Amino acid sequence: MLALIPALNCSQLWSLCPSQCKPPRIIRTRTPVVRLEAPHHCSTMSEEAFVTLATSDSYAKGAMVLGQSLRNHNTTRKLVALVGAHVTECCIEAMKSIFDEVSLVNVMDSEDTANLALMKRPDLGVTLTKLHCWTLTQYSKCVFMDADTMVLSNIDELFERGELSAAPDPGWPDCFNSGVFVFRPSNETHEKLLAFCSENGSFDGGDQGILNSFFNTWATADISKHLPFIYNLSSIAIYSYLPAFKHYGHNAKVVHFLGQVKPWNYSYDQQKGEVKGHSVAQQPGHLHPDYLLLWWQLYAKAVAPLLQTAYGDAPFISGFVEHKEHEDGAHQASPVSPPEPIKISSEERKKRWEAGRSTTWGTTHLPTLNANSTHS
Ligand SMILES: [Mn+2]
Repeated sequence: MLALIPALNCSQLWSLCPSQCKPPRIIRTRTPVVRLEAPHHCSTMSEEAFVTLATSDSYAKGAMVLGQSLRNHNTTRKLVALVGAHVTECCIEAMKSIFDEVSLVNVMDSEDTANLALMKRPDLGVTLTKLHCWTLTQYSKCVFMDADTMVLSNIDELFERGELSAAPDPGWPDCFNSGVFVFRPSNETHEKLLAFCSENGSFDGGDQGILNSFFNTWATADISKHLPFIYNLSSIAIYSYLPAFKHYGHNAKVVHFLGQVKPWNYSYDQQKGEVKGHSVAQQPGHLHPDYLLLWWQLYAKAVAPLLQTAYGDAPFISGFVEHKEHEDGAHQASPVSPPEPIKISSEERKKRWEAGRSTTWGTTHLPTLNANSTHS
């Protein structure tokens, strides 16, 4: 029955109901038969969507893993990807297999306000692309998710929240993190956001700064707009408060690969099922190895084959390790090899601390996740 709902409109669904759905006992009562939940559901379901954004082919990989993770957990909502002008045709082709709608955003040839904002602040190009999600007015409500997020369970309940709902940012919890947020598409809001952009810019140079300044009562006005942290769990938080992660981490519903190093910056050995961190050995990793492995397993199983088909004979960066006959077996102790920790000067450590980063990767023992929370 659930699988049918998106394909039926209300009257079709109702037409099925009188003979099949109502147990006779309910008909005899005075209470409304299906408590209005069914019509409410079927009228909103097709009008709500998860939205993500890819500004490059690398982020497109992330977007596809995210989209596939939502599909794997049986979302009933539409999946929409906004893509910037730098994403290649083949990538867009592959994305169409996962997303209901892939929409090319070119802020330069759209609204006057956007052009004005860009002329004043050329650095805000990517940000304006993200704000474009407010123009998706064919949907009544949306959940925006960064392409560097991945869901671990169904999160359709987020559509019960109002605009603007988001989880606290681990670096400054009176700000929300803009990697996951609930919003209501509106051209009017979009125009206001663009005008706000061109007048005020962004205090952090990105969309998070603008959105926090614009929705500036988030911290205090309405607790229902504070999403629990498990809807936007960042690796940075894991390392900065490990006991809390040990205690609550198994409830996580969305992981956010926050920071400079993204899952697609690693590589993956398909034969061994191992993530290789050597390509980014210059930086200590911030990503939980179990989540990182989960990302790559999803990518290898569901995304890479789509890219392979889309690219055909043309070369593309799969991220997979080429296998050689004689491998150096030096790093095979753990099932997942994090990037090798490097020696850090105290000066550098101070800099990293100020940037809100952990430097203790090599010595911190992370709890492993239980099997339930890592199922694919
Ligand atoms: Mn992000």
